[in-house]
Amino acid sequence: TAVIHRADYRPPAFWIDSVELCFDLDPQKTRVLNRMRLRRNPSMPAEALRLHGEELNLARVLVNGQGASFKLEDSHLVLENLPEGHEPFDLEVFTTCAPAKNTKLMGLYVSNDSFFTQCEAEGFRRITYFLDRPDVMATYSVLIRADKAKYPVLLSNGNLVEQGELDAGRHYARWVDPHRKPSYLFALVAGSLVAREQRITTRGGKDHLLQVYVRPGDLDKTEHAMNSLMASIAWDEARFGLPLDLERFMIVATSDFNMGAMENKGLNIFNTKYVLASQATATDVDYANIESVVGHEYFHNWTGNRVTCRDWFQLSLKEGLTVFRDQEFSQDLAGEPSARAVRRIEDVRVLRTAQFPEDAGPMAHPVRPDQYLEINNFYTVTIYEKGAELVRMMQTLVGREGFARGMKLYFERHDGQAVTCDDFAQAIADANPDSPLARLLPQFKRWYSQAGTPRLSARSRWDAASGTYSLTLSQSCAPTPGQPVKEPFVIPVQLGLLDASGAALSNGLHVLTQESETLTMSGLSSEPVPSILRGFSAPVCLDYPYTDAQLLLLLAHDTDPFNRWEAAQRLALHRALQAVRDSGHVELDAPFIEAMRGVLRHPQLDAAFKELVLTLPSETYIAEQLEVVDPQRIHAVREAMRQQLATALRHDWEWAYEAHHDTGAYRPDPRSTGRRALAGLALTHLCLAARLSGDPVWPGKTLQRFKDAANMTDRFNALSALVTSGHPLAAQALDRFHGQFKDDALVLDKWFALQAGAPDRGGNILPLVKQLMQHPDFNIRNPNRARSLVFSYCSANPGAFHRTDAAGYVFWSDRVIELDAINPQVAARLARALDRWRRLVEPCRSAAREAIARVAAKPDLSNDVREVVTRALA
Ligand code: B3K
Ligand code: ZN
Repeated sequence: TAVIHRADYRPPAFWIDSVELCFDLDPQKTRVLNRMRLRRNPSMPAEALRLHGEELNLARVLVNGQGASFKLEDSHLVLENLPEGHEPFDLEVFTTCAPAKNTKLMGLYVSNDSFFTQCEAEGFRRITYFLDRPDVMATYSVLIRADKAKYPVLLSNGNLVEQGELDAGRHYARWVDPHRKPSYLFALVAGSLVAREQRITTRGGKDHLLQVYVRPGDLDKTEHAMNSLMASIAWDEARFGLPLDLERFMIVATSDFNMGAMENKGLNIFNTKYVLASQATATDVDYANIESVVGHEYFHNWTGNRVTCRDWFQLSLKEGLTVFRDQEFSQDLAGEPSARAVRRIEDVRVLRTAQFPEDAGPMAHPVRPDQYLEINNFYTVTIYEKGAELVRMMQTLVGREGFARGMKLYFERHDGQAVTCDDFAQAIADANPDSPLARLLPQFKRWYSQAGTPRLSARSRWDAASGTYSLTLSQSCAPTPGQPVKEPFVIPVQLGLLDASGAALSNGLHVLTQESETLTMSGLSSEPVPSILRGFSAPVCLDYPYTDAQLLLLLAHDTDPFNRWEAAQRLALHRALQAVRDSGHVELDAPFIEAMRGVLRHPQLDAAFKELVLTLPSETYIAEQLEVVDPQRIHAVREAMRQQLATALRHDWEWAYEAHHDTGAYRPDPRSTGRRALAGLALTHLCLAARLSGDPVWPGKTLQRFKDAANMTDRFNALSALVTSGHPLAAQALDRFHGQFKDDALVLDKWFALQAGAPDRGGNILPLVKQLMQHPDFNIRNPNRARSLVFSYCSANPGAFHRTDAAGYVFWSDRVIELDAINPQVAARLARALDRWRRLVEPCRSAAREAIARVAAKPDLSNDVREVVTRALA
């Protein structure tokens, strides 16, 4: 298979207008009869029809009811002698497939004795021969036949139009989807499932049925998902005027799923992780994730389904936009400005710890890529999270109302079409002809075509004599694979100035378009302190030589909560980097500790915000600032800083715990979530402090808290405090936790993840991970379980993974190879754990390269893994 290029896009030679599918479900051998109505695309020259197909057994091909000649050529069914002219014709293809053997979880597969499908991006071709590309949109009618006792529930997209009994204990259901859709939005589910149901009437007076399907026994964990769905429907109508266009909207949960969830038209299929929640089994973070993923998939109904992508290079058209929409949804639900800011900070943290490294590594790609070998490798934080930042910048440049106008025009122009990122940007700009976006559109679109995180440098000059302050903003962007030189970006810089007492002097948006620009302000009585990039107004890396005094002033007084948090992060980051350079020695200074104490004890700040400020920058983020990365040293430095904060603020942590740990009856709202988060952080620090002092009181209290907790958030935070501090009581707590939750897969995932992600003490984590791989509850075939153990170690525990004896890398290469034979998508994700190997300090660097080369040397790798390791070594 060869690399696919965006520039090679050609419209299809045929259109498929309608599809009638008939499934006879059987785990070993499912029969699929596919009757399509096709016609030649009049705007393309006549050529053969080449249908995609993978791992299918072909039994019959009929054209207009007659046997037809065909060829099978590398995953294609080729028909050369089709009727000429532009009249529609019928094509019938009969195939079989083996869902029970489908470990890739793409196409039709079996999970817990039920059938599920996953078609995006190219899974439909594993169900039947088809033009499996998003610009071919058809109407679907689906007949499902299956054993009634084993598969009482039969679902597909659209409306149920008919159902009934068949011979031999079988039954059938026919579903018709009134909306045209690309094949990647097709879905089918069959199994023994139960549903929570809700009838709603939307603003236009239409009635709808909402259903959340789960395994019997899980119904009591579906309330939050249903509430989130109802909130999503109301939000999209209120904020963007986008109504639910379906009589029936279904969500189905499965525990075997490659990603988070899938937006199939009217029949969303979800990873159980993003559906099931009860206060006893799910944490506040789980609740928030469910809200955002349910929102995300629902919002796709317009941004993705009604208007879809012309080709997969345009993936961010739907993903970046839909992430932006789900972020806005979560912010709007959070309500108050301070709670919104907490959400924004969390989103930026993801961007910086996951997307910035991607953009600086071998897999760096533009938000609209130019080429790929395997599209599944491009469901990335760049396409999703950076893509969302691009949409956010557009909103900043046209204003919130202007953006809503732009969305309206986008749907007026493109409803029912498969379009490009250019079409979207054009609609937003055209609806706002007087905006900077309209004026700068071609330059703005460099954000879509140029990879890499721009560096925004700011340098100030103060002329006391004239009271003039000038700020020079310059931009640059390092080369990325295939893009040695970058042109300047359009960078919206939200900029504030504070006076020496912390009072606000000014706030405004400056749109940087040149390589360098200088802003001047005069009539000032003292040198101001700049608050640059408020709200993180652009996805750039800001470099300004802030002094500690300036950062402390911003931390105390900035009216922008994001930059207030950012000031504290910078204070911590400066100290961490200094210590890493200073051979790992840290001694936190009094001003820093006092500032942290001030935040912790602050009478007005929210608990959630305090928790974010008191959490040190991640090891990954610290590593990103360095040319040569020694993960163990970074880990040691961050741990030492945490230990010192624990000890120096011991009484403050005690106060924080006592003042916040009681949150009353469980509710996952922003206020009580923030209180629980801060109480949890306090417990971790109290256990850390006790570790040094030998004091048994707090570990004992923590164990008691763990046992008595009324919800999973408090229970897990207590467990995590014991594990993180390495206290001997952790072992008994872990055992008890396992015993208590051994029948709940999602909770067991937490149990594995906590242990694999724990701070390394003398190299103890890898042996533990290997031991846990032998645990009867471990199963590498289940993606959630593989992620909870193997990924938590390889991708989320740098201090433990990057061992000088290379054992972590050997383990990684073994798992990549093992997983590749089972599920290439999951394997390729794991393969990304060594993306940044080139910057590692020796001997890690050489050992990592050797491990990657070992994987690359395997002859029968999937495209997925091959693309990742080839790029890593290039
Ligand atoms: N669109 C799906 C992703 C499907 C991934 C296929 N490899 C989930 C989402 O972004 O909503
Ligand atoms: Zn999505």
